[in-house]
Amino acid sequence: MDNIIKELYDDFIGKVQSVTSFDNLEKLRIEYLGKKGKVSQLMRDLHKLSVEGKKNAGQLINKLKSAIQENLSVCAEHLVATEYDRCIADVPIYDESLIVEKPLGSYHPITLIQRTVEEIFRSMGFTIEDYPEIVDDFNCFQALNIPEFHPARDMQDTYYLSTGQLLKTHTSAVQNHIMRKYGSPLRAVFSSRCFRNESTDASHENTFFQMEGIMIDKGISISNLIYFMKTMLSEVFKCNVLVRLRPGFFPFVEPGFELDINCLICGGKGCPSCKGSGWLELCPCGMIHPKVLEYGEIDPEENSGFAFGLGLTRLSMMKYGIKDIRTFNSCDLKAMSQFTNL
Ligand code: FA5
Repeated sequence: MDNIIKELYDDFIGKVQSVTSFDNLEKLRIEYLGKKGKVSQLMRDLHKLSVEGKKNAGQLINKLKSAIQENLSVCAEHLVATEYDRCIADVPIYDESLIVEKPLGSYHPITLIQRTVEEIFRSMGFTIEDYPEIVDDFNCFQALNIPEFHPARDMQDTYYLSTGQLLKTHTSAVQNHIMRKYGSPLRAVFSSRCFRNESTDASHENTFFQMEGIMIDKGISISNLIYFMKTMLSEVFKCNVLVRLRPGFFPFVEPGFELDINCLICGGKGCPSCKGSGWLELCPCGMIHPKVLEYGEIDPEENSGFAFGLGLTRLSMMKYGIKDIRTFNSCDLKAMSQFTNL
């Protein structure tokens, strides 16, 4: 048995060293650690041994299992790192000193990213919605479980009109309209400019773009939310970017999350674009609060859903390697002409 175990381990090491994809890694895991895998077979063969032999071989098999698991984890980490290096290498860091001579105009980088993301969601059955930039207090706040004087309003000060209407602070302002328009089930995305009273810096503007996404049906769960977020990001970047999900509070979702992307400008080392943290807040999301469903005339007893608010301008920064968000609204033709080839 000792020799069989040793041979099996040597054989595994030879294979794991030549793994170049997550698919192959998973196949290898199943081949060795799956229910019908080689290690389980060894366990099944134990009954052929004496009591003492079983004890020794059992211990060796357990060690073998741990060693295989360890090697699989190391290999997975290596694949993630290689994939991430490729992501960073693919970001075409934008150089504003470069002058591109091109007589023709081109789409703005935010239009490009908006269309890319809309196309991804359209292919997954989402409708593309449109709505005015001027909204009322009910849609922007109250229908989102943010009553008058709620502290969550402090972070979203904006421009008010003499009519009492306001320039929308976030695309969530259209959730109620979409819910009433379709009822359940629904899948929709909606992009728009948003306006906030902000101190600007490399990642904050007073005027920026977001994309709202909502999906409501019977039995929608956080797994659905994570699936759609992962699919969207891997389709946009064509590689596995590093993201982290942490708890986040928004009165209109429960539970709520912050989804951050590892900064592709600096590779996570820390730079002005990510305020030195290596991470950029990109796409808060969560499960729609029952009260918000009620405001949208959808029965929360029967239905559930998720919503996300993707920072489209920041996504464009990460995709095209634009270090400073203020470039987008600079009206600098020299800067914008860099994107004519995208
Ligand atoms: C919101 O606006 C929520 N409506 C998002 C949401 C939707 C949560 C649905 C849950 C469910 P937040 O204020 O964090 O959340 O903004 C969302 C994203 O918009 C941020 O992660 C960021 O990518 C972008 N963003 C926010 N403020 C600015 C700004 N001043 N400049 C550029 N991008 C911004």
